[in-house]
Amino acid sequence: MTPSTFAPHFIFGAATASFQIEGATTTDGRVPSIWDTFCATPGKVAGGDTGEVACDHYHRMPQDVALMKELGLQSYRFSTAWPRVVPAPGEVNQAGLDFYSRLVDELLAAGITPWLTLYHWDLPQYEQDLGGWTNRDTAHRFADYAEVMYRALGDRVDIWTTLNEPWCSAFLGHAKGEHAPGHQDGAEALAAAHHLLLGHGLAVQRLRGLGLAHPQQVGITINPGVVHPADPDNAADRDAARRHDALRNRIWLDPLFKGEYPADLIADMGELWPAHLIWDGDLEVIAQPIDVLGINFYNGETVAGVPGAAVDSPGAPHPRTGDTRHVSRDVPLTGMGWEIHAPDFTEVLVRLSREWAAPNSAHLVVTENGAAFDDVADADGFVADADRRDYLHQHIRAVRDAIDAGADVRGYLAWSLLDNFEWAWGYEKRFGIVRVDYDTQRRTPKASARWYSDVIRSRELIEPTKG
Ligand code: GBH
Repeated sequence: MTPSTFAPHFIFGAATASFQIEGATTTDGRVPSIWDTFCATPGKVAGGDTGEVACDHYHRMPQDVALMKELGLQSYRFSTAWPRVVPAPGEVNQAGLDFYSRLVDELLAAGITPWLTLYHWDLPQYEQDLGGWTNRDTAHRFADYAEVMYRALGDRVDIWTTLNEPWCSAFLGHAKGEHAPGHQDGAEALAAAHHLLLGHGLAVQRLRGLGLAHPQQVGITINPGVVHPADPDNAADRDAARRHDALRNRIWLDPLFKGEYPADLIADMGELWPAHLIWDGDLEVIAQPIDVLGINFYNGETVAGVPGAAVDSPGAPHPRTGDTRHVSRDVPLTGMGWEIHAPDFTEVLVRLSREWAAPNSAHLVVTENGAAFDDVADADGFVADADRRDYLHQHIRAVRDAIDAGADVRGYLAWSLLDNFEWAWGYEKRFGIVRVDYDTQRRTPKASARWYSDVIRSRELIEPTKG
């Protein structure tokens, strides 16, 4: 058990997202997002929970930054809310911008590197009313919004991420319907995927045009998976794994780094493939160089073929995979029911670094990793979350293993700093390393936060003491 150490330039931090923590959804000129609408639609979010208050971070930001400083975070990844900043196409809401400007100043004063994500799913409802990500214009207006943010914060923010997990926006939002806008249409999901990528490319172009250059960095965050065939000797299982890998991973990685969509994916999608929406020149826009590929990792998956079953898959995230099924492995699960198997994480980091990022001079940073568990707080609000601490320990070790195997990974950001609004699960699921009491808004670092804080300070992967 040799202690693993991390180089001085490796960044440890934590992440959140605007809609999940801010609250204040009608304050200072913010307009509704698709998630406000989704929350107000009966049956979409557990317990009828909304983002109206969330962690009240909008009003508690200075204290939250003080807490980050106490924990020793080197970087804080947050997202800005498009509907707070651009209340209508072409307009700018200064009060909304001011909030993020204060946040950035507060972080810099605390010695914490701000990491800004432009889009973590809170699309303005007015954009959805015009078709949202199924409308090509949304990609152009996303670049306009990126410009507004860069003009306001480009002098102080060095790391810019365009999109968080476009897979979720496209496939959970438009095919499974579990996320806003809650549609179930495979063709729509594929159209959204292309326009999200186009929006990313247009935003990168815009930011570069405004002066974003080294030492500043720009990139995108995806949520790749490892897709294992249930039986590697079975051809139908291997084919199922190939198809899910195309939809989960390669649909983003190939256009971003190779300037093309995977030929097997296009063939698999048949008439659903949005060929007419992919204009000449789009792939060059999408494929322009980025500095950092953000990786959000939660779990791997295993699939099997179901020969003879219908290929249509209404209500599934992945179109045309009706003749495949997910298989559970005999591994522990998180409070979300997601499999815990850290070697998958090493595998995904090594593969993405080798095949896509490194050949294009991009490095990887883990922009999210963490787990929900059924936390029990004591009378002081303290949670002795040995399960979450062990999860973080195993997964940071998996990052160390990936680096040892040659992956260029330069940072790790835990998801999440705070318990927060867990999308369709509302406040029922807790991912924070810091407990939030939603009655009092009191924040209490959990055992996992204390352990993580020691890791950051020592730069060494401390073996958790059992219990
Ligand atoms: C991230 O997405 C988000 O960026 C963040 O906002 C969110 O709070 C956090 O994760 C926690 O959910 O049922 O085994 O097939 C996570 C995306 C997509 C990860 C669906 C798990 C299903 C696993 N998730 N995926 S499984």
